[in-house]
Amino acid sequence: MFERTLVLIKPDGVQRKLMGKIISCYEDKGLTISAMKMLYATNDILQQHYIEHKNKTFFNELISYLLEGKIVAMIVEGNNAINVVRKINGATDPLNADMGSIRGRFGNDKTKNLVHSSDSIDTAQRELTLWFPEF
Ligand code: 3AN
Repeated sequence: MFERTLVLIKPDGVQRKLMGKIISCYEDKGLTISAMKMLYATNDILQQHYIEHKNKTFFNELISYLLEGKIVAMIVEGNNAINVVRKINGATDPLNADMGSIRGRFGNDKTKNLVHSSDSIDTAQRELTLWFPEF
């Protein structure tokens, strides 16, 4: 099924100069980057983006990390884009991530784990509206 999902390359991905390699992973799989922008996230947008983690112990650490530097926000689309991108990214904890995934190849920290992507159709709709209100 054709789907659109939100991908964020987080500050560690940008600072470590992994943007090109990360974007290639989605393109090499046949997915399309239909919109992309580089920006500093605001506290406001992050509070909304991570609302489900509001009461978690790692919430403040997570928000501070996302504010550390520029991020890249992308709309990635194609066949089964939501789940395909989740597989390409790998599990949240890089220790559990498939070694062929982005987190498996490049990550070694549960919080600073390089990328974000939407985890369901409903979440994708909410996150795309949040990060790309102009679309
Ligand atoms: P994913 O990005 O794999 O969907 P979520 O949505 O469960 O993971 O968590 C959002 C982000 O919060 C993760 N990408 C990671 O940066 C951070 N995070 C999640 N779980 C933990 C944890 N147990 N300890 C520290 N940071 C975490």
